[in-house]
Amino acid sequence: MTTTVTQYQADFPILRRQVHGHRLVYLDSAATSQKPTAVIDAELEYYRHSNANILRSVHTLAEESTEAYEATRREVAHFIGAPRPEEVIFTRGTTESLNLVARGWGDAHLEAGDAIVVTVLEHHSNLIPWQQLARRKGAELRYIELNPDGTLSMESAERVIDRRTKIVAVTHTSNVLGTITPVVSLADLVHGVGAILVVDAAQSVPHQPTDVAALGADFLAFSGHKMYGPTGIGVLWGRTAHLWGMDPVLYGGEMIGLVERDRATWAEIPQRFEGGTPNIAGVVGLRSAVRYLEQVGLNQTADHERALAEMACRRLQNIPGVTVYGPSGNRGALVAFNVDGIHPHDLAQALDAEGVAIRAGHHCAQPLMQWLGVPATARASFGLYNDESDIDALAAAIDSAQRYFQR
Ligand code: 7TS
Repeated sequence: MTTTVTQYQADFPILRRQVHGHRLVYLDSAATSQKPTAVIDAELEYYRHSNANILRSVHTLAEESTEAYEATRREVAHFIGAPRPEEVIFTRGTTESLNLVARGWGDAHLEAGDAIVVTVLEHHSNLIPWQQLARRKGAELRYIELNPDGTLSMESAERVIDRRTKIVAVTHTSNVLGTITPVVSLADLVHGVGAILVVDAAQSVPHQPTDVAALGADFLAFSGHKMYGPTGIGVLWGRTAHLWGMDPVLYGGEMIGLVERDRATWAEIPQRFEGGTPNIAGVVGLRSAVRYLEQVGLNQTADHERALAEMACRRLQNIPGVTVYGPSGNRGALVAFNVDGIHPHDLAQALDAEGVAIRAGHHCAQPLMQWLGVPATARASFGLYNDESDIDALAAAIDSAQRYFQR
């Protein structure tokens, strides 16, 4: 991929800008990826040419708009290996998708004394909805612990997943440690006790091929904006039987069957979960992002980004005073680290002055920070447009920050 990566860089106009007089080195794709021209143009073209509300009018624009919206559902289903398009629900993003499962499925199926299982790795989006569900229902929230290298402990999983467990919610790839969790093995364990498996795929869908059938998940959530698509659009995939057993969460237009003065019935899936006018332009942009990723090839980006992450780990580990967190082998497209004597926020600011954009903070994973025993870390994360020169720039900027802060 390194030979063609320059070609992909040209697809992202923002990469041509300068920051503080330097070439932009964008290493914050785990927060949000940059957008290729194709995605930007698709949204513009939609507003210029086809804009109309969906599912309600019969004029030409409305039909074009509805067709684009529903065609995206079919393409997204194909993209993640979902057997039926109606299993794809459009949401604002991963956060809304996970809240929808907690409210829609959790409220309908959990009772006092049941258990919900999460892991120490979780982003707050895949933790707080379950904490709140546990509080509403009088259920117990349990944690799968980590091995010292930040991988998931299957022994711990076997201990905490039992007959009382109704939901196991786990990230596919940690947004801090890069840990890739053994979803397929977990699925066997979870289904063995009659529970459901919810997968937070925000950091995996953009970086590797996804096949919901092969994963064995019951629900899977991801965001468009981390996979080169627009902000404000995401997906919840769920098995048909689970979706039929779920209550709507947003009540209003287009999610109903028949409405009388005192009662209403619900539309079929997926419309019952998409009340109100959705983010149609976002859906159109998402379609373009899916097509872009399919054209580039997810196996190819996965190999490229894995090589970059490994290279970054090695380079950072060799800088005296730098601690790298997370597993040494199989990991996602990111690396979290700290530099002795420099607060990660100060480091991020020093790097920004050199045009290098990283994230610093708790990464919305405070229980994981507590496990690491640090208040915050720095994090460099990669997209298909990054290459070795970006890692050189990162290492050089860390070196000059060390000299500045330690003089
Ligand atoms: N789950 C994981 C694993 C994430 O990394 C994120 C966002 C979310 C859920 C929430 O996604 P959203 O699109 O609904 O906001 N993670 C990050 C991050 O690591 N830095 O900024 C956002």
